[in-house]
Amino acid sequence: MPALLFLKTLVFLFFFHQRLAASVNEKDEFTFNGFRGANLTLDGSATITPSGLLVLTNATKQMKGHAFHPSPLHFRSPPNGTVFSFSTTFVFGIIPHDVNAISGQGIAFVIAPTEDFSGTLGTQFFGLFNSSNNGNSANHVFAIELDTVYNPEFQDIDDNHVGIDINSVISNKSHTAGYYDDATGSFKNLSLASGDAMQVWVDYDGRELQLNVTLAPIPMAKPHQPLLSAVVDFSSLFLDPMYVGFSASLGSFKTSHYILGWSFKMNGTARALDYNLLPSLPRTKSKDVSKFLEIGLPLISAGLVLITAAVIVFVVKRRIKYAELYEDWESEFGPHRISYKDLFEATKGFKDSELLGVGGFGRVYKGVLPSSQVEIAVKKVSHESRQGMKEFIAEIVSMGRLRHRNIVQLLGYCRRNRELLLIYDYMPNGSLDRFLYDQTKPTLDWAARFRIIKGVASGLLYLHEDWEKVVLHRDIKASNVLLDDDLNGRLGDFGLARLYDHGSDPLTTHVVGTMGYLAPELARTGKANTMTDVFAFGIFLLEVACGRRPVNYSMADGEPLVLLDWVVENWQKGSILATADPRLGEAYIVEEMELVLKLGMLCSHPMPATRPGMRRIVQCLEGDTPPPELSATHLSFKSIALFYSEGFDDYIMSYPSSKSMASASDILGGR
Ligand SMILES: *[C@@H]1O[C@H](CO)[C@@H](O)[C@H](O)[C@H]1NC(C)=O
Ligand SMILES: *[C@@H]1O[C@H](CO)[C@@H](O)[C@H](O)[C@H]1NC(C)=O
Ligand SMILES: *[C@@H]1O[C@H](CO)[C@@H](O)[C@H](O)[C@H]1NC(C)=O
Ligand SMILES: *[C@@H]1O[C@H](CO)[C@@H](O)[C@H](O)[C@H]1NC(C)=O
Ligand SMILES: *[C@@H]1O[C@H](CO)[C@@H](O)[C@H](O)[C@H]1NC(C)=O
Ligand SMILES: *[C@@H]1O[C@H](CO)[C@@H](O)[C@H](O)[C@H]1NC(C)=O
Ligand SMILES: *[C@@H]1O[C@H](CO)[C@@H](O)[C@H](O)[C@H]1NC(C)=O
Ligand SMILES: *[C@H]1O[C@@H](CO)[C@H](O)[C@@H](O)[C@@H]1NC(C)=O
Repeated sequence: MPALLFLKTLVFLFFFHQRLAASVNEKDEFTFNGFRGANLTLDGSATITPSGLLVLTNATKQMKGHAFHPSPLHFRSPPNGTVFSFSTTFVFGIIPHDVNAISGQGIAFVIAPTEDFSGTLGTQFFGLFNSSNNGNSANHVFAIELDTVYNPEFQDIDDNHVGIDINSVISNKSHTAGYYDDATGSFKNLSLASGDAMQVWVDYDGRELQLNVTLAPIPMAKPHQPLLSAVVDFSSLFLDPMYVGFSASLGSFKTSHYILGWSFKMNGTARALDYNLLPSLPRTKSKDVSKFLEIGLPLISAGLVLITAAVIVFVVKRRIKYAELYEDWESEFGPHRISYKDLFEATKGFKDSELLGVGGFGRVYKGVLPSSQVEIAVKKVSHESRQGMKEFIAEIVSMGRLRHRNIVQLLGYCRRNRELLLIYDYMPNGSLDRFLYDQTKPTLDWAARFRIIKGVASGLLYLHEDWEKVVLHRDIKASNVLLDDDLNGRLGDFGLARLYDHGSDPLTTHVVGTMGYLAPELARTGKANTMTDVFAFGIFLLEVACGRRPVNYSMADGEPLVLLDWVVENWQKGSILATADPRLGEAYIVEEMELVLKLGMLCSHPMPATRPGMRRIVQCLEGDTPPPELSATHLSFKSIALFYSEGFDDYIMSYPSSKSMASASDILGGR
């Protein structure tokens, strides 16, 4: 036991002595694990950050900065004795701020007789020399340079090397930055300006005059084989005393030079730095940027390419989908133009569920304009030629200015390839013919029918006489009379027939309208006028009063029944009221019924001159004037029956205009 106690005491005394020795030789040994609160002599751009980083240069161009241990050290015993061994190690970081990660200039560990380097130059002189004293043996300056710039004038080997400098920036010995791997002995490159912290060891054996310089990334044990090893005799170089410290300089590339920790020991091995205590380097944007360039950018570019391609496909598809036809002359109609995209959205892509009906001119869809929530009816009219389109659009647009309570308001138009879209007010109750012929619909009572008749008459009068110019409807029939919320009749589709009225074949005239409503002279000459509208209006009157189509094919004997002829026959037999719609029963005013039937016969008179004008018709319907007398002889015509003998209803027909009404088959075979 006493032996053990003795041993313990010995060990204690040994360590106590060591501690004492360390404190005695305090000036010749120091360790900075970070520089917080450290007493260093700083100049130039050198500062210590609150976290304990020694900043030699920050990102300011053309700067130099120095940091020295405040008291000089004695490297040799006086006077002119041999130079002691010494050892130092430090951890540094070089962070370039240039976008191309070019850094400049570098850091040097310095042993010099003075701390005053105010007369020196930065950049390639490291803040240690100037052009006049570079290479001068009177400098007594020793340095280990960590050079990140290739200066051929100073015989630099590359832009990433470690060098031993004596009195000059021209290195006595240098090596590309890196280390020799302990296990394999192979050389591993290191990039000084990588932004990563690295450690340097400088060891000098005063007896062997051997100087070793070693570099390694951290954390890593010091490699056994130094990067640089040289025989250097400091005896003529080192004065007494000498300052130890660091110098750094910047060229034109913004770079931050940092020292994180530093340890020095005379006559021994510098104490190892405690990596855990070292401050951390600022996170480098440029490093992130370079990693980002390496990995992120290709990924992002690939993504961008894909996205761009997708967007282009989408845009092209969309452009095709919503493509419109637009010509210069249309600019004046701009306000009336509604975009196809809006119409497409309004009608849910022209879905069948939104289809209101299919008429002679095209399909009609219901829609709600996305911007205004206005309910609309969109009529899709296919058109092949552009001929006369300008005139037609002009007319359609001018019709958009028509304002009458018995006319369906045209809101605008849109043109696409082979397609014209006309946008109207939506009429919730649909067309009149459905009320007349659809058995599922409630029967319209006489008061409603008479009101509708008067309304349509007044609308047609407005078109013919009361507007700034004469507008022909060209296709009056029950299915073109639409009913609004209050079951008021409104004329729709006026003027549309004109679209087909521009035959390119001079031998062919297109007769437009609906069979059963066509005035005989229209079939002969192909010329529409107000009287041909009146003829169709007459047929419409009979249709509403009788509840029958102009031509009925459902008769038992197979002979089509022409409504007009049938009414005329009954009138001649004195049984005109027998033609009244049986669904009305007796529930009508006899005078009004007679008036409507008589007006119908008058308007549909084969002789245009006999037909009354619309103003007269309106006056009669309003009871202001009695209807003109009907003469029985005028109405002895059956020729129209021949005309209707083939089964057809809504369609557009054309026939060679050079021929007269030679035969029905000629006419019907036209196109
Ligand atoms: C760099 O250091 C200089 C001198 O200490 C100082 O004036 C400047 O503000 C610093 N710049 C940056 C970006 O830290
Ligand atoms: C720093 O060191 C110098 C030289 O040793 C000394 O004169 C000075 O008082 C020290 N300053 C502080 C703050 O310790
Ligand atoms: C010490 O060395 C210096 C220069 O090398 C010389 O000038 C000086 O005389 C020497 N002193 C002694 C005592 O040898
Ligand atoms: C060069 O540097 C030395 C030492 O710092 C100084 O004495 C000298 O004046 C400088 N020369 C010039 C031209 O700056
Ligand atoms: C190491 O650096 C040298 C000199 O710059 C170069 O020739 C060599 O290719 C580098 N090796 C590696 C593995 O990067
Ligand atoms: C320098 O390195 C060599 C070879 O690795 C080694 O033998 C020598 O002891 C080293 N000298 C010092 C002072 O570290
Ligand atoms: C260094 O060691 C030598 C002998 O090897 C001794 O004379 C000298 O005083 C020592 N110097 C220091 C600063 O410890
Ligand atoms: C480096 O060492 C000094 C002292 O040993 C010499 O005086 C220089 O000439 C030498 N310089 C080079 C480039 O080798």
